[in-house]
Amino acid sequence: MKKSLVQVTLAAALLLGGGHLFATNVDVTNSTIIQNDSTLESFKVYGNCGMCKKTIEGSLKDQAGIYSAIWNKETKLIEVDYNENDISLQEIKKKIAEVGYDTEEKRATEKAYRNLSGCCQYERAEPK
Ligand SMILES: [Cu+2]
Repeated sequence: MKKSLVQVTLAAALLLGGGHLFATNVDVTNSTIIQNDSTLESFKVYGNCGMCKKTIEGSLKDQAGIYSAIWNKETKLIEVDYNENDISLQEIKKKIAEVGYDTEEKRATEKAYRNLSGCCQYERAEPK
């Protein structure tokens, strides 16, 4: 008899606590930067306009390990959601450089840069 009372109390505590835990989990899912094999990185990519956005994001589209890539032309920041097992941050920056866009760590070749349309030829930082 005493044992079942303990069980009921435990069950009630679990229900109450469980509800709280669930609410906490939802919060974590919405704000965390790592979920399962997904890593979210944000870094600067030099560029100008909406066309740059298409090219920058397009360089990562359909790449293995890339879940999403969104570049903001106001902040010049790209947010890449990717799987580190399939692609590295270095490789991501290389892909972006290949289509003509500089990041702080990886500079596009002059040729790739000049291939951009005139409106997209952003002001480059001096080479290091
Ligand atoms: Cu552009």
